[in-house]
Formats: sequence, C-alpha cells, structure tokens
Amino acid sequence: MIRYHVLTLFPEMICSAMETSITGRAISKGLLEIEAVNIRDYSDNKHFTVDDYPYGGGPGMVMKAEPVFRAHEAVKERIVSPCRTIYLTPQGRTFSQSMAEELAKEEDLIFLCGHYEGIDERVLEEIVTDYVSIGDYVLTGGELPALVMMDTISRLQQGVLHNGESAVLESFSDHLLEHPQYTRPEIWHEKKVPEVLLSGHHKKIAEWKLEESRKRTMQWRPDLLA
Ligand code: 6GU
Repeated sequence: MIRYHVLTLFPEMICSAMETSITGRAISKGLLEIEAVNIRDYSDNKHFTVDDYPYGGGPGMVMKAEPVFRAHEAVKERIVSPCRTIYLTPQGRTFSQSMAEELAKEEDLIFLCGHYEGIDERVLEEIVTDYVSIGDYVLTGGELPALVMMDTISRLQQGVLHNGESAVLESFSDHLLEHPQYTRPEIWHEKKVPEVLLSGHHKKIAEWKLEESRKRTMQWRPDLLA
C-alpha cells in the first residue's frame, strides 16, 4: 500500500490519468491512494495568484514560495514523516527502473509539480529531498513526469498486476527487451503465428522467447547488453 500526494496547479490532470486503467483498478481495490492538492488553494492573496515576475528579469513567471510551502505543510499533517518530496525538473537525476524499485518501498511519496519557469529556489531548499527528471527533453510542467513515476511505481506494488508473475518475470529477463506477442487469429494478412507458440512445448517456447528477446535487444538496444 502506497499513498501519493501530488502538489500541482492541475489536480484534475493527475486524478483523471491515475483513475484510468490499471492504476484506477488498484485505487478501487485499495492498493494505492492518490491525493492531488491544488497549490492555488494555498495562495496567500485575495486574487489567488501563485506566480510572479522573476527577480533579475527574464522570460516567463516563477511560482511563489509561500503557496507551495503551505500546501506541503498541509500534506505533512496527514502523513507519517519523514517522507520524501520529489520535485520534477529537467535538471534532476534521470528516473529509472532501479529508482522506481527504491521508491516503491515507501509508504508515502510527495510529488511537487512546477510550471512556468520554475519555483522560487528558497522553498525548494526547505522541502525537496529528490530532484528527478524523466529524460532529456523539455515538458511544460511536472504533471506528466509525476504520472510516469507513479505509474511505474504502482505496477511494482503487491496485487496491482493481475498476473502476479508479470513484475517478477520481467526482472528475470532483466535488461532485455520483450519478445513479440501474438493472439488470434492464427493467420492474419497471410502472416502465420510462429509454429513453436502453437506447439504446447513449454521448454521450447521459453527458449524461443529468450532468443527473440536477445535478438531484439541486439538490434534495437545493444547498449542494454553492454
Ligand atoms: Cl521532470 N519536467 C519538465 N518540465 N520537463 C521534463 C522533465 C520534468 N523530465 C523531462 N523533461
């Protein structure tokens, strides 16, 4: 059981994605909990503004420290501390499967999603424990990266995948790409399903899958074999 707390200006984006498909089913089953906290609800002024011009000039706006700090304080009251607070930023350490496996052990995770040109550095210094990026490209905000991380971490939680083997099976063929998959009909556009998969010979099938995984990895991601 893991609880996610997402600090964001777009809570509906977080909830609608998480309530869909496998993560949605896991929430319904009580295997995960998600709470999206709207930073705007913690604004410190009557116009509910959460951003302002950057000191020293420059393009765009910067998210103010106080609303983010207050939203974070509100979340902390509901959880067992200490708890990691992950700030999604292209400047962070690149997310990976091994990072997901570490984070999957936590009871609560707080994700802080920035927008505009970022967040006032002073509040980051006080609340953030981990700076994480999902890859070398620039997105408009931290919501999609937070969703990518939560999806990855969620499928590692006990009971989330229907086929209990799936998460483990993939760690067995660690560092290899998945073999191709086929379903009915047996012939489609004159292409036949590989004979071995229809044979019922479990050992041969396992060998075929491993060999296809190796071939695919060699061809598309040789860096994974190194
Ligand atoms: Cl975490 N944030 C943004 N804005 N862009 C990204 C990213 C994060 N990771 C990759 N690109």
